[in-house]
Amino acid sequence: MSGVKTLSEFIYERQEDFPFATGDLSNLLNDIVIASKIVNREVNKAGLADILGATNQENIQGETQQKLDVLADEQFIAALKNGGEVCAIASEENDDYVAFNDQKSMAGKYVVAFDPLDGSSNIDVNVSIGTIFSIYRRLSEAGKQAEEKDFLQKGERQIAAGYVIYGSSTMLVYTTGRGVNGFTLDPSIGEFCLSHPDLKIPKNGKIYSMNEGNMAYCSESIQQYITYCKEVDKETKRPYSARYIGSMVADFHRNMIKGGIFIYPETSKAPNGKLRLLYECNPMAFLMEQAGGLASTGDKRIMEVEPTELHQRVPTILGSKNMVNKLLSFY
Ligand code: AHM
Ligand code: MG
Repeated sequence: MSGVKTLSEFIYERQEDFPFATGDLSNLLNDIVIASKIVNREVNKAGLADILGATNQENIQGETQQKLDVLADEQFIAALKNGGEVCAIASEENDDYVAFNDQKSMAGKYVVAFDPLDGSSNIDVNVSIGTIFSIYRRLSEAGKQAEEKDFLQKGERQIAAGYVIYGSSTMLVYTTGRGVNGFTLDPSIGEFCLSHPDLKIPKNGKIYSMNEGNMAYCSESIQQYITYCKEVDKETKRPYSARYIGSMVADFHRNMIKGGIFIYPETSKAPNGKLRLLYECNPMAFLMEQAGGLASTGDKRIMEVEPTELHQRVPTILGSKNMVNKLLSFY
């Protein structure tokens, strides 16, 4: 075991990086770690639950068996409420933000926006899914109830962000604005261990990830870029490979390690794309920029978009610097 660094050790070691650090953010990150371990456990036995016919049925107490995404949502809310560093959360599963009313939470300095289980079409079919989170310092007065404005902050103001990927192994990847670090869950000791220190996305890549089924509804710029990806050119190593899992966390994670571009653009059917700014795009944009890549709506940096509502959508382009710049040259 010598030389293994656990995520908790790493978080406390890095605490000194923050000016005036009191340990609250470290505790908050640890709350997220605990919730993600519980969700990981549930994700891993999801198939068994199906075999037992438990999903969508009532259990012996007459309670309806919960879907995995709702269960994940509840785990994260419970962990963040118990921790006491967070005054409110917003998530994909809740129409409105949830402000915590107990004294300890109301004194909390942070709000967290998250997607408890992203990749909904993959949840029931044993394909990688993920959790995405984004942490902001609150704007409202500490000691009082949180307000919506605490969440409607530009991505640039994020304090930390990350994701958990429930894949062939489970990993947690996060940033606090000083690079990106990845940790793999070692199930034998139940700890996330540092496995991918200081992750950087290659400047160039050979992978493009987009739901090409939507091509007919895409702008000319996107259509031209996808045609470009498929052209033969030795120098730029085209044609590129098409890889699309349909779970943003998994597509993002692969592209970050191998180099590539992820695109969920605006379409004539969905003028702002599909992905949600606060808990899908901003955290991924923060990670991508910290890893040396670019994150754009096609029009501006994702993290410069002024949020106006909790579930706002934005066109999303994330990836290797040169690939994103190439795509933007078609706009
Ligand atoms: P979800 O939050 O309902 O799971 O939707 C988000 C997911 C992303 O993980 C993924 O990139 C995208 O939706 C896939 O959408 P599509 O099936 O339209 O390609
Ligand atoms: Mg989602």
